[in-house]
Amino acid sequence: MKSGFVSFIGRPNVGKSTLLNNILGKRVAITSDKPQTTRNMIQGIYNEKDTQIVFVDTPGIHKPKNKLGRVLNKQAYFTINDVDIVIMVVDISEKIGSGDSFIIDILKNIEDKPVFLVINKIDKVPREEILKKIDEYQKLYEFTEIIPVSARKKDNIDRLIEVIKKYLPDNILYYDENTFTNNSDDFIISEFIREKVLDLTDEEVPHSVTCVLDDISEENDILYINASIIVDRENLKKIIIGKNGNMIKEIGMRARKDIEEYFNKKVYLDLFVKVVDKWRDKEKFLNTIGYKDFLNK
Ligand SMILES: Nc1nc2c(ncn2[C@@H]2O[C@H](COP(=O)(O)OP(=O)(O)OP(=O)(O)O)[C@@H](O)[C@H]2O)c(=O)[nH]1
Ligand SMILES: [Mg+2]
Repeated sequence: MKSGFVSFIGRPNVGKSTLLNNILGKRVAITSDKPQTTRNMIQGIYNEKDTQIVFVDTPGIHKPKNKLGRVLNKQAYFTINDVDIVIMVVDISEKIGSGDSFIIDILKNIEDKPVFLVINKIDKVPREEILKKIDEYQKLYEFTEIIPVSARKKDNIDRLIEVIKKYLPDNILYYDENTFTNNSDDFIISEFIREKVLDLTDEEVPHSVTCVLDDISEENDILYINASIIVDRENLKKIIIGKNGNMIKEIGMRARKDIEEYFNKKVYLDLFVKVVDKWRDKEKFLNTIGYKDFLNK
């Protein structure tokens, strides 16, 4: 038996959560084409005969503009201490910039564990670009392993797993074999809703929204869910509700489909929109939505 913890860190939008979902073959983290989608550490557990890998997906590291942003970054930094292998994920189609240098400086303080580079989105560039990119990154840091992949196309993911296996330190089963995430059901439901907001809105709106589950009950195999979409100013409420309530209807319909698929049950979903002024800078509010442990670190 071989096991261990592996974290994905990197800039926003490079495909960390897509990679996690496609390794597991199960959607445990929401994804979107907007940066700063992931806002929590999310564990996804990969099980194979004689192997258990606990992957930890983290929020993209970015220049923070508010308390929420600082908390997101801290979560990414802290996982580095708690895992056996650190994997920096980059997007091959993006130029190497100050955001990467910032992360590489963090990697330079790691002494006692392997650090891999996963070069993602290789489906977006011609093959010959891959070697060039490997070369560029090798000059910046001595990565233990470099693996080019396409998370979306599941290209070279098997190889990534094989390489990880070589470095797994433990022989303990951390989770039973049927567990694939540490996320609570409440969390994943609120995330599915937030994902639809990300899909359907633009510019500042996605970042200004958080979702919380207010109530869930089950009767005759049907889930009854009340949830709130929280925005940080009054005019965004109008956008989320939309003309004749069309936007919130669409969000609700799409989220319900995902929730039904995830739980394999019929779902009734009632959505409400609430304003919590400047919630991204309100410590008390951030406490209530689960960031307590990171606010004062
Ligand atoms: N072409 C291509 N697109 C990809 C690939 N992997 C991810 N994407 C896309 O990149 C975007 C960002 O993906 P996410 O998985 O949400 O990125 P992330 O790194 O988790 O982002 P944050 O949570 O914001 O840090 C989405 O639109 C994905 O569909 C890939 O291998 N190829
Ligand atoms: Mg993510």
